[in-house]
Amino acid sequence: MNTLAKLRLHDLAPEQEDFRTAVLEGLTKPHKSLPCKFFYDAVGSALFDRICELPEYYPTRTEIDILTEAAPQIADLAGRGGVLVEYGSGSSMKTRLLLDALAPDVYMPIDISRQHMLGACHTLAQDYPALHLMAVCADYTRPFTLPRVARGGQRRLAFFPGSSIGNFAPLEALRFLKNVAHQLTAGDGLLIGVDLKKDPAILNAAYNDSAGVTAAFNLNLLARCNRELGTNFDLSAFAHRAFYNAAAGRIEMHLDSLRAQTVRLAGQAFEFTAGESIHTENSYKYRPDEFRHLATQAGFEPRQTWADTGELFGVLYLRRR
Ligand code: AVI
Repeated sequence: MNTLAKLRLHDLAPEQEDFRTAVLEGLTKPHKSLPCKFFYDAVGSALFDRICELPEYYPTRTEIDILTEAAPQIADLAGRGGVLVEYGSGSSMKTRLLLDALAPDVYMPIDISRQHMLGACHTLAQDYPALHLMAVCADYTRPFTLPRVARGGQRRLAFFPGSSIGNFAPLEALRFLKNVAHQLTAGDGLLIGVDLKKDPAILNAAYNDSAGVTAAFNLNLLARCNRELGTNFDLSAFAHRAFYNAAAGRIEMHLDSLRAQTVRLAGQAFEFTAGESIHTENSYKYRPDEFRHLATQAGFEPRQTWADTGELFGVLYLRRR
């Protein structure tokens, strides 16, 4: 059978934020910063896959365990068949758990990276020959309209795993959840993975792994600047630093300059003092009740929260009001 016959691409031709412009802006700020979305070039994506396998990085395996156990209940809540919509689809390991439990008529992955998404769709098309795939190339952090689907009824389950919601600041997270609510209709569901507040020692270990993979992931941002923008970052003169900021409820990742140095980009010189940092990522953690409150503000009714016995990670089923 031609598996591609069931694959459609709905291309919203998202504008990619220009890397050079973002780096120039970030290095010009009084507190230097770079947006974490630029971690994910080919090297960074491969390093992130390795992070997900690290003994210290509990979120991935914990979420998979929760989803595996809760899958029949999720199917009861969301209903079988229908449309499964995934924001930021990636390698689809977690998606497969839902495809198996819900047997949706249509799978609609949404990703800004067209080729990566289509590659994953080709594999899924082979493994799930009855499934209709409607790939949507879009920047899911901005409002857009989901394409209408001819089959599978109107019932939708949106899926946003991995605690990617944590990489938004709380107000951005609220805006994102409101966008999702706007794309769904009353009675539809959102299944979302959220990393929970916990003993800071566990959090600090997860972002300071002993094999140094998270450090390499963080430093790759500077390597990417050198590769793509011709900057002269000396990778040996910057150090990875990650810590839990309890007041803000987030892990912060930084790259600290180990000495006074000058970095050049587009004819401009950026001075670093010894110890000055570039803030590269925030990863917000929530208490279940805090996240349920945020979801309620966005137009959802929290229906079910699952967590592992250690209460490291939560998966919530939210119903669009
Ligand atoms: C993708 N995101 C949810 C990860 C996180 O935990 O915030 C990215 C990450 N950064 C360092 N390790 C993993």
